[in-house]
Amino acid sequence: MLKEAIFHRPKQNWAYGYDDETVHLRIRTKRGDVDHVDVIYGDKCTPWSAIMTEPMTVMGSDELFDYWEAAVRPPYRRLSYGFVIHDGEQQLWYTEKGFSAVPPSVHLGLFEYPCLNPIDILKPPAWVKDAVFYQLFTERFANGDSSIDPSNVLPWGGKPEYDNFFGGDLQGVRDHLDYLSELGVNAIYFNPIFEAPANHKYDTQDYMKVDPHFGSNETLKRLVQACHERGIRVMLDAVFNHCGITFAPFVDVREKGIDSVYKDWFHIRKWPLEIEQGIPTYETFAFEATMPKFNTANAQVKEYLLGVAEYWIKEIGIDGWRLDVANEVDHQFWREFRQVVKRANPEAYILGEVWHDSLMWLQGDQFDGVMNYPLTNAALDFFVFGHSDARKFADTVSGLLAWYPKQANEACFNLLGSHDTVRLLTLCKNDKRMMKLAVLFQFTIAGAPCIYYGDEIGLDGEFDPDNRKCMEWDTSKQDRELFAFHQHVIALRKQHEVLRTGAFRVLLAEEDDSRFAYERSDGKERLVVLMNPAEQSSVVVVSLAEGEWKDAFTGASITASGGQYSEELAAYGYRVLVSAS
Ligand code: ARE
Repeated sequence: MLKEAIFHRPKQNWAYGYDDETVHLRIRTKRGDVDHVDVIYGDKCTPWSAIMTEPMTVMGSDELFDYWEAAVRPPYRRLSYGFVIHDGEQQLWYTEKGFSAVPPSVHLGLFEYPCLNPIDILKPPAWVKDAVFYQLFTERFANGDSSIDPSNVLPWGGKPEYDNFFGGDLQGVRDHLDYLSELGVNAIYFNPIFEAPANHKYDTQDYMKVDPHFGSNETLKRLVQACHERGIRVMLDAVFNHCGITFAPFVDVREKGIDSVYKDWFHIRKWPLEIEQGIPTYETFAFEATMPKFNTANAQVKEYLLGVAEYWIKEIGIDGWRLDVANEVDHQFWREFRQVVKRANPEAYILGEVWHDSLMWLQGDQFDGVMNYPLTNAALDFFVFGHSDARKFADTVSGLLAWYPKQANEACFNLLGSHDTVRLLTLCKNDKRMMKLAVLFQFTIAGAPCIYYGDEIGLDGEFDPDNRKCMEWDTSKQDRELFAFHQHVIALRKQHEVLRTGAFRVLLAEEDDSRFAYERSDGKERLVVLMNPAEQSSVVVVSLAEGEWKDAFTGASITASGGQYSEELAAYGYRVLVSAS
């Protein structure tokens, strides 16, 4: 047994409250090195004889490690525990004191999860794991009210540039709610819609006002109500890392310099405000002079931005905030933000834009979920770029699931593209078969999937600004087959709870091979996905549990002989099987 590979800490993703009664414990061992692991546990003060045992299961494996997991219910909320690790030859006890060949004789050496305090548990709103998001860039979705177009508006469908406008607005969204319902999505993520000069509105001028070219606060309120009537939730983009240079307090600083009462609202490194060799003398987003960074530790800034956060939830009724550049804002700010938002609406979703490991924001005191770009990258590497074989992909996905608590995985925002990336179809070099496999994966893994507007009808686009083309509303120019595919995968996800909350297990993933199969299971149902992301057809063989299996899309019965299912899948073919278990 390789002791050096064994890892556990009594916190974060290794020991966390899952619900008010349950603690999840995880431990890492070298891949394939250990036969089984038990967790021994009990109340902190129970006599040693009252200790209980729970076998752990492997929740996933990456290239180097197996991740074992068990759910335990501390009888009195306070938990002491240790691990018993078996590898065929030896049995070791692993506690806070380290390894021992004999059972710990005193209570003191065990790991402790001191108290399962419900208020500390990460509890994302229940609706999020059931959500299917649609990301909508308002300026490019639909023009529903030409009376509020910018003066330099261009005809719909032109080439997007950094600084041009096509007149999309909130009325346009309202006009197409039937379209979104027909597709089946039940949540919208809006890119910023507050008043701002740029077409993307990330350079906010007025946080309390919908951009007049998009509508008014009242238009938004009515739109949110109309969405709610259809069971569609609404999430807005909160750009709280920085503002735009036309934001009044920053205008004041520009005008009055060091005498401005707002000078501490920002991070001014040197007066006067200017740009020296491309770098502003004040901190900004990515050296972008039009986006001065807020001093979110300043009490007035905090009060202002938290007031903004509360207003749109309480007065307008929105259901969540997507936090722009969330990783560059201090954690203290987000802790206070969470208090304010959850007080305004305990069911509001707080989603951070973080492109990397986000564990520190997912502890229950800050975000409910993050934009899951690490999963995006893994999926693109496998399905699109061919940078990984099935084994590497399976390892990466399993490893990512071990990064976070289970409820955070379920509330993550899973995307294959956005306004910040090249569009999926373009990455796939317009190969829809490839795109569909990636989308099928996205809809059959834990986390709320999001469709970037237009992807579902075949909109293409290179990097920003080309990825922000006008939505195509001429049905003869829409890819209706791709639309129908999206309808089917959305319906599949909605029909099968197991896809939202079930355990993930890899069934087939070999080195130097791309055939890939996995199972989702929850004790009530099993769902198996088989894929052949390759240019040639290939026979895919998987073991299936006992039971009656059906094709999840057609309902046709499936014959599995001797516990095995085998099928020749066409190039980029797939099959989804389902069984009651
Ligand atoms: C655009 C062009 C620039 C151009 C500029 C000129 O993209 O190339 O120089 O215009 O005006 C918004 C607009 C953009 C605009 C930008 C600056 O949408 O069109 O740029 O403002 O004016 C990092 C951040 C992440 C950020 C991405 C873009 O961590 O927070 O970069 N995403 C948000 C929004 C953007 C928005 C802003 C931030 C600013 O979603 O749309 O841009 O409000 C790696 C790194 C990540 C990095 C990621 C992408 O993986 O790890 O940190 O994200 O790549 O670059």
